[in-house]
Amino acid sequence: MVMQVQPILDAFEGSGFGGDVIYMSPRGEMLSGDLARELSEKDEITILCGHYEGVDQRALDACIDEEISIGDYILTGGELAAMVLTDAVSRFIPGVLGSGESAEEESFSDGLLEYPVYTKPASWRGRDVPEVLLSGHHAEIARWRRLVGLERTAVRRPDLLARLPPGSLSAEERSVLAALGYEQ
Ligand code: 4GS
Repeated sequence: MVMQVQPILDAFEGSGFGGDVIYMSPRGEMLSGDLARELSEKDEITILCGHYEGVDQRALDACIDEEISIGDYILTGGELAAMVLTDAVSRFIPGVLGSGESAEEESFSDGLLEYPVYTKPASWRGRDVPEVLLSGHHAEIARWRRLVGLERTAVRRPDLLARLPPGSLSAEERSVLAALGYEQ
């Protein structure tokens, strides 16, 4: 079943919503942190999502500025995709995250996967929080996080490593990667 053009246009024009109009679709540009951040800088966006087989192409031609995909798989409707986009974008809007959280520090902001995080207790069923994290040495902790993030990225997402801008790794980081069998 395909959604007809006129009801879509009526809903759209009756909504009073403005800004760029985005259609959620597996044919769209792949959602990324960078795209989410770009969208967060706009005053308003409108998201259209289809259900069933999608919407008549003429509705898209008439109202859509951009198509975005949340991944290479097919959903039954675009609603969840629209919620994923909304969530990813809203994290970049000031005041959305609490003071303890930062949109910057997490995975992908430096092009690497996130380092593991721990909280109390320091020891649980024989599993200990890594010693360095209890040391209070901020520079050592930052170094450990970066190296562990780098190692994880090399093992799980080597495609991300390949996309790092040249010169973004220190000599130590390059030697850690070399030890794992990677070349920059
Ligand atoms: C996606 C996706 C999606 C495509 C909606 C078939 C119903 C469905 N939307 N990223 N018609 N992947 N949409 O699968 O955004």
